[in-house]
Amino acid sequence: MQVSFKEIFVKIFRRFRLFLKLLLSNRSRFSFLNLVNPRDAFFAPCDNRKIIHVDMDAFFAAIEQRDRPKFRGKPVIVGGDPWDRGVVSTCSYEARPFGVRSGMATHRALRLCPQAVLLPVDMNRYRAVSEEIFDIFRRITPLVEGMSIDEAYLDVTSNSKNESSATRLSQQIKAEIFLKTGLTASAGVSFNMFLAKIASEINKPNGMAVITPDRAAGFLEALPVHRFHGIGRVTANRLHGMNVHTGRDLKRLPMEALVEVFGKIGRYYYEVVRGIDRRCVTPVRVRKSLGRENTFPVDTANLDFLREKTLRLGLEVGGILRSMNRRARAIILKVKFADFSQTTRCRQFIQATDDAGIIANRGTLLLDECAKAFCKKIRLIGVSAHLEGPDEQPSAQEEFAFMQSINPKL
Ligand code: DCP
Ligand code: MG
Repeated sequence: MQVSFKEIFVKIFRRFRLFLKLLLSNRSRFSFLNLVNPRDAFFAPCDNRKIIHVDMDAFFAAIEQRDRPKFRGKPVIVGGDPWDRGVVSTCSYEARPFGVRSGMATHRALRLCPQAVLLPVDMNRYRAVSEEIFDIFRRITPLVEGMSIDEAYLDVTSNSKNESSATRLSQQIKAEIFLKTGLTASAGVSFNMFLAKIASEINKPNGMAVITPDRAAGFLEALPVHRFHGIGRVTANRLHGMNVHTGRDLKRLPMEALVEVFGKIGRYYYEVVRGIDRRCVTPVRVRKSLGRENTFPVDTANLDFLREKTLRLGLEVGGILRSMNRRARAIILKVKFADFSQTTRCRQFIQATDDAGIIANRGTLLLDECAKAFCKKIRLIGVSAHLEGPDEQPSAQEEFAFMQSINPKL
């Protein structure tokens, strides 16, 4: 009894301390009391690197427009069949002012933009173009880290062209991509991956932006929190609730407060708002997760049906893991509802496993655990495994990638 009183007291004390810290850090008139020194080291130890982030513009749609000139200048949607619950993969920039976005139901996209041309996904063609683009990157530096079919980081600190200016180099890369493929790309140049990625989004499409070390602090301070890569809608809303709207506000929060509110990822927020990102461009990435998902022909709330599907997905994931000779450190269940909102649940295994039965059963347990909270019909179930890596002490960045894999909105 005594112990539980003590625990309650400690909890209340911690909450009060956190509340006080947040209060003080939000009030500029109390800034002399801030626990964070405003002159905090801004730069990571390796801020003399030159990183370029390249992202193709409206990739699938741009290839379609290139190959079918009659669709150029018109709204084009590339995606699945609207009569078969298909979703939008991407759309041309002409369709974007109508509100069409990747991931939305095709039938909704066509309601928003009825004049759009709908084209099916032709992955083989897009992959071939992607290879051409990556060949261009690899001729410049071996340090190329592909993030998706149309996006990569390049560490050009030293490069085959002996070009000392990363800005000039990224202009050359954009020109070379256009010459070789007839497509436009956007590029961001900075001294770390986090800033290069943000920079590439600034002047999209066919744009380029440079964030130099002397401009980084001002840029990040003025940036709204939802624009930080790694801060999704949910986190941004929580930050708004704490009266944190921009990088400047975020920078006032002490690391302990961020960790207390957001967990380990809080350390990541603390660092990136100071322009610190120690990640290195890593050409060969060890696969960190593996998953399978199933979209149902009709939305359903039938728990037996959902359990059976979850079990099958879990068995499939376990089977693939075994064939790859990899083991799962944790399992993640994704549930997408009829209105396209989604939730994820994650459980760590005490010991990493490749046992399909254990993975499948844990998946159904997670489903049962969260089923009570379901008040909407379900459109899709996904089961994925967070894989055991060669290094069993995950770094903050790995932890972030993991958090992202269970919450893509992060
Ligand atoms: N893609 C997809 N489903 C999604 C998101 C993307 O199939 N939910 C595919 C289609 C995109 C490609 O991946 O063309 C690249 O994704 P991007 O997020 O880079 O989007 P785009 O290149 O289409 O547009 P942007 O100009 O915004 O980069
Ligand atoms: Mg793109």
